Amino acid sequence: AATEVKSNLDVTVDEFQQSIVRHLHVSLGTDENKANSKAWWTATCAAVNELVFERATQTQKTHYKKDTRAVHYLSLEFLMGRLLKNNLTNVGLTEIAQQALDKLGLDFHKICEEEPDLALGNGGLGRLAACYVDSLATLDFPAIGYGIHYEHGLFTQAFLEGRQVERPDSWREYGNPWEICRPESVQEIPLYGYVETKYDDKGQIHKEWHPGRIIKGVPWDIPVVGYGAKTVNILRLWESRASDFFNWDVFNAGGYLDAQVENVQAETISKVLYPNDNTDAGKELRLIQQYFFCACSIKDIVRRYKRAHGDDWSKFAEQVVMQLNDTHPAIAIPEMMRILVDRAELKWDQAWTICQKVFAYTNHTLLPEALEKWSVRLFEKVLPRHLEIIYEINSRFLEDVVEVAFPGDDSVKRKLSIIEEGHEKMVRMGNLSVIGSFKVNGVAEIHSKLVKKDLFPEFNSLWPDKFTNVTNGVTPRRWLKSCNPKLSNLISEHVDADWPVHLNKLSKLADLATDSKFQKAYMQIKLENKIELAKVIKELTGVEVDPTALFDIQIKRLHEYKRQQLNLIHIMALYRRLLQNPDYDMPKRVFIFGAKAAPGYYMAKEIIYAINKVADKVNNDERIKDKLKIVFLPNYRVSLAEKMIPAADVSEQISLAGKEASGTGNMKLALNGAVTIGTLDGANIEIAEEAGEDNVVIFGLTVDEVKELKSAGYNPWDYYYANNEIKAVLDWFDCDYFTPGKPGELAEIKRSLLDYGDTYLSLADFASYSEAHKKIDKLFQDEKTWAKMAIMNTATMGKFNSDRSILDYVQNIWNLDTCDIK
Ligand code: 26M
Repeated sequence: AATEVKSNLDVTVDEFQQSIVRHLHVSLGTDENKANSKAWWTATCAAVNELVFERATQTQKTHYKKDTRAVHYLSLEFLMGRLLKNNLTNVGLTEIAQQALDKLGLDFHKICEEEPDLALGNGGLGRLAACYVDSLATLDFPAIGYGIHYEHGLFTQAFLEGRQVERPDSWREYGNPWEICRPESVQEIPLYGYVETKYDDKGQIHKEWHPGRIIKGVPWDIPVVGYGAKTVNILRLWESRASDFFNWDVFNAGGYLDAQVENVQAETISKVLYPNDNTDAGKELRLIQQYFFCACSIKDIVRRYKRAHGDDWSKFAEQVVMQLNDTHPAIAIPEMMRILVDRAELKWDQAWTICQKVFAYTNHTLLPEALEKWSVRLFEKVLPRHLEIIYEINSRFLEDVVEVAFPGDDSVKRKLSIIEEGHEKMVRMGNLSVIGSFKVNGVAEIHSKLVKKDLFPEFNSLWPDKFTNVTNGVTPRRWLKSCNPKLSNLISEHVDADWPVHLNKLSKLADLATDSKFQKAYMQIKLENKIELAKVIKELTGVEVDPTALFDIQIKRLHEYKRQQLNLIHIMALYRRLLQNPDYDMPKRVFIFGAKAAPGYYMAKEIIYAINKVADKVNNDERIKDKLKIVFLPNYRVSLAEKMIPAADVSEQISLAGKEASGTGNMKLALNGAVTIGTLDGANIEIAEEAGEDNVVIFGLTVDEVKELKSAGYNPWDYYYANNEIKAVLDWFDCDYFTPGKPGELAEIKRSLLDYGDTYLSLADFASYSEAHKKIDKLFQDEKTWAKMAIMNTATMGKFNSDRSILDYVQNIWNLDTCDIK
């Protein structure tokens, strides 16, 4: 078909249909009569895999033969979502599969709905990793993603009387068709124990770590199919198991049950993803997770290198680059030193030179509570040898680098030291990452500036060339082509069919932005997408919404800095205006939320509850005649995002300036024709630059103004007393208007905005936000203007293709060559 990618996988509908049926029989042991939807889904995946695995093997073989330099993307999170539809898109077989299932009397979309999300991530950072492995494969770069094979991904969310409850996510309870176990590549990982200092006959010092425990790391591979299916890279996820070898003694001593207890502890390591987002958990198990997967990955990398180069380490840094997805895998740096110094017996300087050429670090946040620190005491217990190595890295750095650049300046030394002195000594993973890496990047222009200016100013003056920017991107294959097929088909009627890999080609649509025929077609598709979402809303919440209303969407993790509470108080203000004046001029509006709160984040959960309670009241208030609806869709995740994003009219990107490193949902929404209402934060700034001022609505304080206001002494009460609407809305939280019979149940929201100081300046930005919404209302009521804005957003988002981000990484950091796979 014309709109599909041309891939090298030629299969007819009949062949694909036969393959599905064959797998139903030989892989699943069932037949057409007994099979349920889940079985058909599994068989369809198997039919796809038959094509994909071959390419994966071919890719690995070619990379090995050509001995290519490769990037190793180390990340605690890969938020992959569903893979069937995406893999079909990328191998160009969506229409073939659709027809094959059709002939079997099955509905393609229903079969796709059987797939559980691969939710091995929390939010932006994990989803970015998933987009990047997609782009790396699409662009034919040798790359491997390394992470943890969590048994339970991010919890699923339900609402119980408006409050979030968490349930475990079991994505592979009955097996998952995309993964292959690789027992031949198992690794053994040491933990705990003590370090012995030895001297050889030449008086040379040697450190020997006697671990207290050995854990087995079992790799599972998931194929990552590039668009066009030339390169199929792999995502390698490590599962922890008890080491049989280590437990022998215990067994023989008759301690069968004790051994089982140790097994449970070992298997706990990869049991569950920590559900924090932008806060540090500081838990021992988390440190062990980090070390476990870094150590497994480095052993894997070293094994592969040695197969080609033996014991000659001189080419290692030419062949290997490891990208650290935030500081979470920073323990890889001292682990690499340990392998080189203790195991390969390289001299320290030689080892350090290699290390500093191999690692690069991406920073994803400036929030102080998210900057990782581990207590020295914990380190000493879990990773005693690594603590020694960190001390050595630190003292050499302080003497050879800091003392030379800032002679005698103890205060600079205190700031740059990896060790934070205090009543409890801490290891600062950010400082370790900067010192051990050859490049450090932020994820949007403004964020990278702040990384240099506010987070690491002294490091930046030591090594100005180390710091750089790579603005985030998203894969247009999943986030346009596959999730919004109707708009994709319309685009393909007007733009070269290869726009999914050359997203800048969308700029051609700008010529059509005022063409009334195109506007009609474009807005008709938006309406159809909204009708689809309205059905989902009805199914999930029971609320009926009018698809012709303005759909205003805020989807992201629930965090105070992202300011869902600002959205809420503004909605309450609208409600109040409607109550006071039933003729208040505004288009029908539906406010839609999707967000999970970290289970231990009290205020985030209160905000969810407040939104649900206000929604209950407003949605059932006949006085406002359906002019305002509020829905909070439960269990926001990648597959739900794929249904929401194509239906958005307005995209809420309202973080306090300086707090959102980049954002990536902002890009996905704009690409699908949503108009951004946003602050000058993260990638919003670059989105506004690309789309043009007329096609976004910007409001609120700038980064500089935030700093000014904070240093002048921000007092939220000033805004409360000066603005009647703010006062009235906040006072509403004190009574039982939204929580009948339970007055004050929502009062924590008011307290956080007044008594606790309104950390993220919601009240300071309220008036400006309210004006911005009035502007949106006017623009939306003018259909032609709105259509033009929506189209211009799609037309100008080419920059935010993750392929562009990857090419930036390749040129500025990784220095890779593409590798053609036959
Ligand atoms: C930390 C400690 C223990 C457990 C979990 C964590 C942790 C997990 C995820 C901390 C932070 C995590 O993610 C942060 C994140 O998602 N940052 C976002 O990264 C995106 C991609 O660069 C940006 O677009 C977002 O602005 C940024 O908030």
